[in-house]
Amino acid sequence: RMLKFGALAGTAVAAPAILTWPASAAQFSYKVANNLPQSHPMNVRLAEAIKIINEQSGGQLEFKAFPNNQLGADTDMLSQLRSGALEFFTLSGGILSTLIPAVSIYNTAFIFKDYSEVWPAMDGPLGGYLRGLIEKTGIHPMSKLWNNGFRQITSSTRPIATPQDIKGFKIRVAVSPLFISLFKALEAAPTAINFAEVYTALQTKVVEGQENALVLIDSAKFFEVQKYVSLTNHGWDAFFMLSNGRAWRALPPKLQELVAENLDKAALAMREDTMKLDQTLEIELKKKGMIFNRTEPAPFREVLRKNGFYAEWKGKYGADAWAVLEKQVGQLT
Ligand code: X2X
Repeated sequence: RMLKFGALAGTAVAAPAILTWPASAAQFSYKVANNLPQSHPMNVRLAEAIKIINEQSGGQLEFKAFPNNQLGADTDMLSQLRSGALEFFTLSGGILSTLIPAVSIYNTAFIFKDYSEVWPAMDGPLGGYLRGLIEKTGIHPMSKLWNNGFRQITSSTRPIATPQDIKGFKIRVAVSPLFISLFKALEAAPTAINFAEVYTALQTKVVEGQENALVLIDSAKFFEVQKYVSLTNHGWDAFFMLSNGRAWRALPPKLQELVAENLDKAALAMREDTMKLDQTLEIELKKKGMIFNRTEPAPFREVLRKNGFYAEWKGKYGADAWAVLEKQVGQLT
C-alpha cells in the first residue's frame, strides 16, 4: 500500500485520482462506523479487534474503522447500513427503534438497579428477543452489546436535583421516541439531535443540557461546555454491533466466526473498561470543573408513573416484549 503510494510520489502526474486511497487487495473490504470519539473505550477495543481480524483473515478481509461520525450522523449511518453502503455499525437501541420500535425497551427509565441486573438480561432472554427482532429486518447483530452506561444529566444552567428542577429544562436527547417521551413525561423541553451535533448545540446554548454516561461526558469533552452533572441514573444504554445482512452472509463461515468471536470479545473488554471508568470519572470531571449532585430516583419515577409513561410504553412495546422485560426486572406498572 505505502509502496504503491511511494512509487507515485515525485512523478508529475497530478490527477486527483492519484490522491485517492488505493483499493484494498482484500476480497472483503468492510467499513465499521460509530458515533463515538476516537478515545472512547469502544474505539480502543474495536481497533484492537479489527487488527486481529485483519491479520488472522490472511488478507481475505480488511476492516477499516470510521469513528466519531466520520461517515455521517447516526441516522445517516443507519441508512447507509440498510443500503449496504456501510457494512458494520454500532447503534443504540434507542435510535434503532426508529426502525424496529421494540428495541429501545431496555432504555425504559429506572428499570435496572445496576449492572448485576443489566448483563444477565441483555446476554439472556431479553437481549435474545431483541436480536431476533433485528434479524427479521435483514440486519445481523453480533451477540454482545457494547456498554454505553447509565445516563446522567449535564447542564450549563442549573443542577437537576428534584423533578421540580427539570420542568421546562431545554435538554438534548437522542433521535429516539422513547427518550423524547421520557423527558416530556418529566415535563422538560426535549429536542432530538444526533450525537454528531451535540457539542455545538451545548456550546451555542441551543439547549441547556444533555444526558449521557460519565464515560462519554468525559471523552466527548462536554466538561468544556457544561457545568453541572446530576447523577440521575435514569436509564441504561448500550450499542448493538450491527452488520448489513448481505455483507454478513457474503462472508464464508470461517470469517464470520473470526469476526463474531473477536467483536464479541472486544465488547466484553470494553464493558469492563467502561464500568471501571464509571467509578473514577466523578473525581476526574470534578478536577475539570464540573459540579456533581446526587438524586433520589423515587420522586422522578413517581412523576413518570403519574404522567402515564410506563403505561404508554407498555402499550407501545406490546405485551410480549413487556412480559420478557418484567420477567427480568420485576413489575413496572
Ligand atoms: O446520542 C447519544 O446520546 C448516545 C451517544 O448516547 C447514543 O448513541 C444514544
